[in-house]
Amino acid sequence: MEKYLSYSKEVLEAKEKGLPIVALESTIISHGMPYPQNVQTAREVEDIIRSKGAVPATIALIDGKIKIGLSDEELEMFGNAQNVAKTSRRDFGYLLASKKLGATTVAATMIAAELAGIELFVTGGIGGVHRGAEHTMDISADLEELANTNVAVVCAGAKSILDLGLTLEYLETKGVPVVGYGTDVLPAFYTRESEFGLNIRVDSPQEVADMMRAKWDLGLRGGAVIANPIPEEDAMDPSFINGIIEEALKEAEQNGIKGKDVTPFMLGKVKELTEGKSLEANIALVKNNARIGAEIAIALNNNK
Ligand code: PSU
Ligand code: MN
Repeated sequence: MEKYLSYSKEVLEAKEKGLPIVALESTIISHGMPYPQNVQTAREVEDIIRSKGAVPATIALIDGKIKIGLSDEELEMFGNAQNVAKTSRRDFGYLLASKKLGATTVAATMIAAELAGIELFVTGGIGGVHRGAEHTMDISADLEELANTNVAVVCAGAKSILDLGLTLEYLETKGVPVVGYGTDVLPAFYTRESEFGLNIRVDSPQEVADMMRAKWDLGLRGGAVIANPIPEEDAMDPSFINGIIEEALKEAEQNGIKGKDVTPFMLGKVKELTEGKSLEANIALVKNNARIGAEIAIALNNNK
C-alpha cells in the first residue's frame, strides 16, 4: 500500500512529529473553480490551516502516486491542467496504473486520507442524492464513503442542486452523523439555512473531536458530516440563488448532462448565472471551513 502513497516534505515531517494534519480535496481545484482562482484559493486555504497550527495535505493522483500534500509547482500544474480525471473510489486502480492525473472527490479524498492516517478533511460541499434520483439513481459515492471510511468531513452543508431531504435520509440509513456546527439546521452551502433540522448540534471543536473519538473507539466505522454555515456576510440571498439553481438544473437537463458531469456542470452554470457571485461565496465558505477544520484536527490530535 505504501508504494502508492507519496508524502510532501511538509506532511512527512508533520507525521513524524505527530502534528495535526488536515486533508484537502483536489476536485474542487480542477472541476469546482476556474483557474487561477482555484490555485489561489487552494494556497490561501493551506495558509489558513498553517496559521492555526495544523498542517495541510492537498491530495491528488499524479504519475502513479497518491500525493499526500502537493508542492507549490504541483499545485500550479494541477490547477492549470486540462486533462484531469475526476476521481472517485472506482477510479483509483485505473488512474494509478495508467499514471494519469486524478482530482480526488470527497469520496476519494476520504479513502486517501484514511490510508495516510489523517482523521480530518476540509472541503466546500459534499455530493449527495440528486434531485430526480428516483429516476436517474444519481447518488454521489461521497455518501457511501461517509458510511464506511473513518474521516470527519467539514463542509458548508450541501447545495440545493441536490435533494437535501433525501440526502439526509440516505445518511441516516447509513448511520452517518450529520452535525450542525453552531446551528440546528442543515446549511445549504450558499445560504446559512435550509428547511431541514439536524439532531446533533455542537458549538466547539472539542465536542466534535470527542464524539468522533467515542464513535471510532467503539469500532463504528465511517465518517461524519460537520456542517458549518457560510459566514453571514458572505451568504447569498436564498430566493436569488435558488432561482438560479432551478434555471441551471433545467439547462443541465436540456443538455443531457449525466453522471459525474452533473456536479461540475451545475457549479459552472451557477457561477455564470450569478456573474461570479457564487464563486466568491464558495471561496469564502471554504476558508471558513479551513479555520474550524484546523481547530478540530488539533483537538482530535490531542485526544488520540
Ligand atoms: N460540491 C461543491 N464543489 C465541488 C464538489 C461538490 O460545492 O467541487 C465536488 C466534490 O469533489 C464532491 C464531488 O465530492 O463534486 C461530488 O461529485 P458527484 O456528485 O459526481 O459525486
Ligand atoms: Mn453522481
